[in-house]
Amino acid sequence: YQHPLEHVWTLWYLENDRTKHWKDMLNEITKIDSVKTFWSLYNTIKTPSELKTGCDYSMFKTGIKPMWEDEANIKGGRWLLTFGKSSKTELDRIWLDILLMMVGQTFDYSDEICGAVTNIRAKTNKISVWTADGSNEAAILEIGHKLRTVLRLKSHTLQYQLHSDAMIKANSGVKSVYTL
Ligand code: M7G
Repeated sequence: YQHPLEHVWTLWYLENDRTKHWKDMLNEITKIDSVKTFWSLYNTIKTPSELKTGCDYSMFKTGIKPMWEDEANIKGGRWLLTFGKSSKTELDRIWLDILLMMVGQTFDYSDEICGAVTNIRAKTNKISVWTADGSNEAAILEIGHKLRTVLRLKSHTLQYQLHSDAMIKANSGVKSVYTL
């Protein structure tokens, strides 16, 4: 239970505030270095579906900021899942499962994992898993297939997008490099 994790992780929280720049809305909450600290944190905070519209949670390996510009992310991309506003329990379940997959080093290409983000938005909520290298096809596909099978995703489409595309385009205009 006190067992240390392979990596230390940091939880971040973003609360929308139109008077602030995006980077200034990001807040580092705490570090997670054991199964015990993971669960005591998880049991204390709201689940994603309980957050207000405009909020995000991010959990990244400590040292990597949950932003495209971080050197660990800049060449990478994300596997994106979208959720209708009616799938609240599913959103919460998949978010928890993804956190457990990350801290448990479930992926063959665990080194490629940077972190995960959930965005609570007016129309569709999102969960994404950020990977380090958008040209590492083998790693991207292994991570995508594992997400699909372990999370038992049935109707969901998984789309992989490069951060370099997200930086220059509005969300709807970002093309998918892979779709599963
Ligand atoms: P979002 O919160 O990822 O998704 O991006 P949303 O469109 O569903 O709300 C919203 C906006 O936040 C972007 O258009 C950027 O202006 C800003 N933003 C988001 N991210 C992840 C970043 C980032 O990594 N770096 C910077 N500089 N801005 C970001």
